[in-house]
Amino acid sequence: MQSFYTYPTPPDPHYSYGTAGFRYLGDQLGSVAFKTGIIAALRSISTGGKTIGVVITASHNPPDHNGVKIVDPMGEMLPQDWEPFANQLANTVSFAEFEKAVNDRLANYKDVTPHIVIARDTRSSGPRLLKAVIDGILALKGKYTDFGKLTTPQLHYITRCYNDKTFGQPSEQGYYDKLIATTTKILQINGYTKLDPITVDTANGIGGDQLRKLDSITDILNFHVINGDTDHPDRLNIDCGADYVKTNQKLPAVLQKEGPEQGHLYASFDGDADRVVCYYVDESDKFRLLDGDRIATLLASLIGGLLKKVPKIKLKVGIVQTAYANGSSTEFIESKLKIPVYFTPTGVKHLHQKALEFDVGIYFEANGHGTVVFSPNYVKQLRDYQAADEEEKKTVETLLLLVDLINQAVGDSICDLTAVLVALKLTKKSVYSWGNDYKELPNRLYKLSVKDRFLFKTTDAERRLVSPKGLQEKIDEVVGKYEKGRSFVRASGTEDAVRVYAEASGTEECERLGKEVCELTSEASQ
Ligand code: G16
Repeated sequence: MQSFYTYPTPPDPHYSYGTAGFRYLGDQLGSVAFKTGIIAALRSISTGGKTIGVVITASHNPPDHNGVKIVDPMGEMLPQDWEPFANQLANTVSFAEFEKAVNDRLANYKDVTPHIVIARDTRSSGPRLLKAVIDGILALKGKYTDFGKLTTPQLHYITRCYNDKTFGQPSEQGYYDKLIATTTKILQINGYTKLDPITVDTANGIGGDQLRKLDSITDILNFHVINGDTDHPDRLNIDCGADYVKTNQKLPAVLQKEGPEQGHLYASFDGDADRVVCYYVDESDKFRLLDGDRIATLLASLIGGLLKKVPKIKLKVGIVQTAYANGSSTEFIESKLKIPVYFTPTGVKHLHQKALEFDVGIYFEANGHGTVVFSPNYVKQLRDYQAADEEEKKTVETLLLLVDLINQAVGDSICDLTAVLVALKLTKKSVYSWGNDYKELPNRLYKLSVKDRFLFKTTDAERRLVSPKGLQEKIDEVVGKYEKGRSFVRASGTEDAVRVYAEASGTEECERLGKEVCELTSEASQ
């Protein structure tokens, strides 16, 4: 463990395993990356030697940021009860303190060799942090396999494959093979040969490289990549990508310049391709966003529609959202789709856990993170089902294939987007009709710099503040003045900022509400 000295921890550290792992400026992460290697190895040891994943990425954050996150054996996030230990270790400064913390953990487990799989995104700090993670793994005499540059969901997939042989081949090629084979089969049994073309802004991140690889090996997917420059890591997420499009509610800069094609479907990934939003420009040249809420409702309509055709099958379906979900989407799901909606705090780790409670658990954050998880009961009921005719047989087969199409481990831009295109085809829905399912309430998201974001503490799935004292009451008062007004404030877990969300019945009202709540928030944080 002497390599501890190669990665000195800065004095008085405040590292925290946030919404999606440790995230800071890339040049401040050496010690954290080293210790993440150690934590991943300990996690592998604690599971009796199961393969654990580490992804080096800061996803939607700017190019000079980076991050490290740990993937559990079934491709899920590191369990939350490991986070306090991860924080403790990341903040140990002296060797004695560090060695004791590691040895105390090790004492709980038998002597097994850990195995870690690693991947990174396209950031320039990636190779240096990779070396630090590897040194951490080696410090505990672990083994590792470096998969180079992959999307985050690809590494989740590979991690799961190592531990669950039925999931697929544990390689990048295995991921493509599974996606292509499943999509081909769904299209075939439903009488189609290929998916409709779509233009994908890949945020100048790894998603672009992977879509190009897919394009070189199959004709059934029709992805046209824009913002796919991975030779210049400093362009990552700049004026493009899912976060830019969703937060600013506008086209990526290059499309604003070149002019989009009316009615054509576009999509944007983020830097590590684990979130996706879609959009189009309507007949009056208006930008129309099809965000995570819309993707959830589209996939719910597809699955719900198919399940209606086999009424003897009884399954529990639920949709999980966060406070960022547009009020109209929740109303649409509850009143039109008649599916119950549940809320959790922000962060895939929270939504995924909740979704696992259902036979069909559909979860999406408005920003485009999400997937659909299917229970063993879903698979069993469908496999056992005796189809009465060809139509039922096709329906049951399609429902079963969706389990392989939609990444069960984590939200995955490539799989989600393929599922969106499959859903549009199978439901014979046009982009316009998807966009007109419901009318979104005008909404705005603000990012505020404050002295100490940790002052902002929330309850009720982050919809209400408990600290700073008195602020929530003031927000309630302001919100009460606006028709269909809703606003909440929470500290980001990936950036040093506080986020303010506002929605109301009219655009101007929404702007005014947002500004008022921002002012109150800034005052309270003085
Ligand atoms: C991560 C998480 C998401 C979350 C987002 C923003 O996304 O995986 O669940 O919505 O951060 O979180 P916060 O508002 O706490 O900063 P990504 O795409 O950055 O990995």
